[in-house]
Amino acid sequence: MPLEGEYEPSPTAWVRKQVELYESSGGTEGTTMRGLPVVLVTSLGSRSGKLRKTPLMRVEHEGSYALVASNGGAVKHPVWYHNLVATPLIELRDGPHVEDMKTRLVTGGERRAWWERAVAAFPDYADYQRRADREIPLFVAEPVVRDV
Ligand code: F42
Repeated sequence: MPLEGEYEPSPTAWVRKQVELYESSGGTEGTTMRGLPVVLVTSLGSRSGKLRKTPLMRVEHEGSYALVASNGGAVKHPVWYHNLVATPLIELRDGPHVEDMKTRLVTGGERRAWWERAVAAFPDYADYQRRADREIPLFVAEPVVRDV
């Protein structure tokens, strides 16, 4: 885990329950939404300094992941967006596999390529983008490279 802090569960009941089931089962249960796979992202609260755990749709490509700040098509970015801007390090759980990763916001052609992968993985993102009065931010999470 690249981050230190006390875990503060989500105030949203269905999200909190998904996180609990996902983690307590070792990544074998609670790993989908509407039949599609989900990953768990642990970030550092930019104000509280507490650990926040956020389920997001799984958009994977060659060992990297897109983290799509869609917030269900709401006009505001999700709070976790600000956490990643302040502290890009995260822990990402994909089923039983847990990895330290570093995130960065992507733009231009790189964003477009990842957006296509995101919509292929979770078609509702396209509706969310139409509904949201903002360009939905997209982070790419990549493995933290360690010296050996
Ligand atoms: N949300 C997405 O945006 N994209 C997805 O692909 C996605 C998939 C998904 C799949 C399953 C599932 O169960 C949920 C899914 N969600 C997805 C919803 C997602 O998990 C989040 O609930 C949603 O994005 C809203 O994120 P949020 O960070 O705005 O969460 C709110 C409800 C929240 O937890 N707020 C906390 C609170 O107490 O109100 C604050 C959390 C926080 O990080 N606070 C910071 C701190 O310092 O601790 C403050 C940061 C600041 O600058 O204010």
